[in-house]
Amino acid sequence: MTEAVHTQRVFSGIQPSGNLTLGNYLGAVKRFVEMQDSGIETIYCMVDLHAITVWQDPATLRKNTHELAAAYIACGLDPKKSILFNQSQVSAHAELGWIFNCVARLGWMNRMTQFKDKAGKNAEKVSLGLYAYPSLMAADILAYKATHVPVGEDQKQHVELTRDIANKFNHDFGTDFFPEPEPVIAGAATRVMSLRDGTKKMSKSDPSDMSRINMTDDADTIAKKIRKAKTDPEPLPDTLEGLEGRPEARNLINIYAAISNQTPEQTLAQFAGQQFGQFKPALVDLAVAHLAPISAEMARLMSDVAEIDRILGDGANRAAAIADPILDDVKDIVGLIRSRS
Ligand code: AQP
Repeated sequence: MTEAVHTQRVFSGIQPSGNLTLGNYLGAVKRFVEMQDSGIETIYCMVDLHAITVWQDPATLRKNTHELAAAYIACGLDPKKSILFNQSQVSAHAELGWIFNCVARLGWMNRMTQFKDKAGKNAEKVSLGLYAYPSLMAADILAYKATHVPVGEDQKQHVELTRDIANKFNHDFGTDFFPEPEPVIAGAATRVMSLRDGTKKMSKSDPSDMSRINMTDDADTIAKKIRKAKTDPEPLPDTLEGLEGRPEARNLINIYAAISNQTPEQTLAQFAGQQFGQFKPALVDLAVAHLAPISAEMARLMSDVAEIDRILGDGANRAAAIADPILDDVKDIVGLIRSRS
């Protein structure tokens, strides 16, 4: 059998489960924009079906979905260049997700560290959806035969599982139908850490708002959060090795580097020998200058949610035009009859 050549296509998504954080922005959205602007076909989703794997108040979910769409656009995603939509409007995701539930093995799912982290000691009480989350994520990606998936470090394991599912599907049915998508994890901030604890990921669902910078935070709030961010009493070193064992310092250097499109080494060269009392104001100035126009644009877009709905509806139509024929082919391969006219 000759190997299928899969055209380059980018897919990624974010859950509308709360305010977008600086972690989501630097680890994902900023890089979505770079990939869009590199000219590859890009499809970006608000994964609302993933969000409901934990309780979401319906009105808040709608607001968070609108706000995430506004954030995508304010950060530079252009609905004319990229396909932007919310997952639940394209039923191929859920249908392919079920088929993948029948491909993925329990042993694989049991190894998913994000489920263990999110379920914690409460695993008996969480939803079945939370457990099956990675198999739906595989469907999100493979419904478009996407070849590249820009994500933060924490999602690497799920993209690897997607590769395993694609591979097993191809093997079981003797086909080369699905590509094995590559995670694209790059830049200085692939894992932005909490401002209160440099060993914990910055997350939209962290109970402490001081642990994160939200993309909707105003200049004063950003400044306050950075000023209060946990640090240590040492001056900044001149090499990366000097940051070992200093997770909070490392995190702030990575954030500065990622926002200013530098490497962490370049940032250190600029600030070596300085105390946090000097570095933090520079980080505040940089973060505010970069983020304030984004939050202002988000607020402007949120004043017209009908227009956001129009963009999502249009994106969903374009997404379905790609995913539906792929799902039809999958059904044919699996042996599911399609005879409705
Ligand atoms: N701290 C982070 N640093 C770098 N990248 C991050 N991402 C998330 N947190 C960081 C990346 O953002 C994308 C979207 O993530 P998601 O919303 O689908 O789920 P998540 O990874 O579980 O993000 P959160 O903020 O922690 O959400 P909650 O609190 O709702 O679980 C992904 O590409 C992710 O890697």
